[in-house]
Amino acid sequence: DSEIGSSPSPSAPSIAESKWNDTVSYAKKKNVQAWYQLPDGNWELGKIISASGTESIISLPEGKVLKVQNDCLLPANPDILDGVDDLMQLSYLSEPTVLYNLQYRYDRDMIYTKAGPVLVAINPFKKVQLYGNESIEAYQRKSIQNPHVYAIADTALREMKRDEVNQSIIISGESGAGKTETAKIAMQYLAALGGGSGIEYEILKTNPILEAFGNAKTLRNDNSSRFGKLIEILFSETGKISGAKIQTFLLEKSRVVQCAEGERSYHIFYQLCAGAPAALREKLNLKSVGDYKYLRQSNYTITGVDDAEQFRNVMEALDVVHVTKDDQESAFAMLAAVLWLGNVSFTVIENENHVEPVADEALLTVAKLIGCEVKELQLALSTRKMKVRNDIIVQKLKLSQAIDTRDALAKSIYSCLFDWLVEQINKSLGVGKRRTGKSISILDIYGFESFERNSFEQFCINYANERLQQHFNRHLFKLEQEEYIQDGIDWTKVEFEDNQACLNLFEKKPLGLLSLLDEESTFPNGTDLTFANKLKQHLKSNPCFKGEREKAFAVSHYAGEVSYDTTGFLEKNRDLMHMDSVQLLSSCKSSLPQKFASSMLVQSEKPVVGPLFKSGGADSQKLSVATKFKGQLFQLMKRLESTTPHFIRCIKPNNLQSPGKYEQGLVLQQLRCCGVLEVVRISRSGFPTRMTHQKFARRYGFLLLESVASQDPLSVSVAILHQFNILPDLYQVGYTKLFFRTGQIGVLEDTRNRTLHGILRVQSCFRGYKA
Ligand code: AOV
Ligand code: MG
Repeated sequence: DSEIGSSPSPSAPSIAESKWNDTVSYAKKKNVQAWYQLPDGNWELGKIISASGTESIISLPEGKVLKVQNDCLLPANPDILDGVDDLMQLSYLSEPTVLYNLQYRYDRDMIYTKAGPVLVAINPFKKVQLYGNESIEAYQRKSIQNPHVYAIADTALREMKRDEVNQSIIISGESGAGKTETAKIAMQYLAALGGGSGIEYEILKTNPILEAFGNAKTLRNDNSSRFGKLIEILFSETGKISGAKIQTFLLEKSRVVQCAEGERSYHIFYQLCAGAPAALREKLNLKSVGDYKYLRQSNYTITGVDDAEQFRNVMEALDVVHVTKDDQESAFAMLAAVLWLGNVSFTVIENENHVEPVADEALLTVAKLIGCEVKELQLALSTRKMKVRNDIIVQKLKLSQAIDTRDALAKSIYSCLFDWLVEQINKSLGVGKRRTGKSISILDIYGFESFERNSFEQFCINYANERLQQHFNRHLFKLEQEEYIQDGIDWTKVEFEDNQACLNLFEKKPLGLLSLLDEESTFPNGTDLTFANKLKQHLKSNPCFKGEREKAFAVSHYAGEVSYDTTGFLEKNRDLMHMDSVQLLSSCKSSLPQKFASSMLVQSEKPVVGPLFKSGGADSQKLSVATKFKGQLFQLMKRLESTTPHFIRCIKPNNLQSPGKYEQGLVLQQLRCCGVLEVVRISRSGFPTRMTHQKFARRYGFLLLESVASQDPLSVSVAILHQFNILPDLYQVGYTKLFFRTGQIGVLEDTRNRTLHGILRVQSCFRGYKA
């Protein structure tokens, strides 16, 4: 029942590497397996029944037989290569063979695969039996060779000790791909090997705390990180963990007051409402989730997650990192204050265009929780002091202004609380202690995001990912190839998707996205629309930019095109906090609000407006959110540059967050945008071992049977290579260095060792004879 159809001419394979015709003659192609790309883009493995000059007849699964153009086919690897643990081992390297290999392993719960130097991790969305003490020990003993996060962490640890250089483990991937889980697995390994003092337990316990306060359910991930994190684990000279330091980046604070349908606010709010013990509930006047406006906008629960139980875990973790019970209670009071703030309502004073906060349970509870007079709170939420010439006048707020003021206060309290918490944790983990050894940093930021509607938050998140991709490219493509070219060796450049153009679109001065955003943010009359128009005017010829209808624009990111809606961009970038609110907090009797107020004043980055500062509008001397974030990212990159990097690429196999579903197209798109195939190609054709001629001549020169007429290191090196018959394919002679393919230096080392032992034996025999 098979029928012969004609090929619906799919687009040619984008990576048509192996010119098959050169390697296998047509006659021999009969019965050979090949990959055929279906019109939907997926690949199917078929068998060639017969082949002519340009066409083949191929039988596909389910009895389909097709006549296809030969250039729609790609060679399949022999069965013995099924599921190799490093993509470098594939004889035929192409998109379908890589996809197939990863899927083969994924189906067998082998979620990790090497792509040359990079570890690829595919999210299993279920428990897999790969972790725990037994497994950790096996990797430590090196009795398991399977690729694993543990193996990466082990390498980092070894290289840190061997080279005395700081290391970094850089984890990237889209939202929901598994970065945060991977980071925790790496920490687990380091804690097990470098532990002993107990501090490692504290370090691990920072995870549930930061996830409670900084993660939330999004449409992409039920436990999505809404902040970036770099944790630097410090080691003593003896290789034991001595402390850690956490740095966080730009928490998404808009989520505190608003989130999209199907999403949630930060986990901790739901945890607190569900899990607070009775005494605490009473003290904070806690109600249930449905009673709070900020929380009832959307989903209350996450399937499979018990918020009450999580709350107990968080409290326990806070104990472990030495946050005192008093401080914990103060922190929870701030959370409750935020929730109650959301319930504060306003009455519009008739005929007058202003409002007054209603003195109800919400308002009274907020005042009590932050420790201020009700009257003061009312004033701060409904009026604004302005400096006009030398007088201070009081302006009454309109409804929308009052709501913005209320929400701004809630957001500030929350983000200050988050920062304060990180500070407490850092104190406990011993920041400031004298450093004796080196460190391993683990980077886990929010992954690339593209929703139906993308705002300022996605703009910042995707910009950060763009920077990270640049770091990846630099290390795996640029630096590697530059070294070959500089040393004049014969090298055909491997092309890769350089994202410099997109970074320029963001960073160029004065006509880049960030500069234009800042400029517009300083104009008192700037609006989201004038900002969007300005972008369109100045950037329309930029190939990475596309102006869209009304207030929207699109950016071609390395991971795909994203359309941004500029609504709210200026306000979020300015991040104004009115002086009235800051003063309110500083006048509070509770200690946390006071601390928050002073940190707002100290942080010169934070634009505070009001009579104490320049009157009205944003103060142009203060840094905007985007500029501050850019600065943080630059610093981060600089820090990472001084470390030896280890890269892990997380891949999301489906958008449903469910196990066992491997969508070829989705995986392929992620492999493409991060250049996994190119990494493998470079590693395969590259020369990973290098040695200067001097060092090489010194190390192996004594093995020469005939002395070389000229004694310059290069000639000695070449003579050694000849004497040992190292095939010309396996090395390259550069101006300053020799470059070897994988494994070659081992042959020489063996000979060297044997010879040295021989010499020693001869010497000891000789000594024995004399004696
Ligand atoms: P992300 O950090 O990359 O997203 P997560 O690490 O939060 O992604 O992973 C998302 C979910 O995938 C987790 O909550 C787990 O359910 C599951 N998962 C990931 N890795 C594993 C694993 N190794 N074993 C079992 N389940 C796993 V974002 O933070 O959204 O960019 O901003
Ligand atoms: Mg995460």
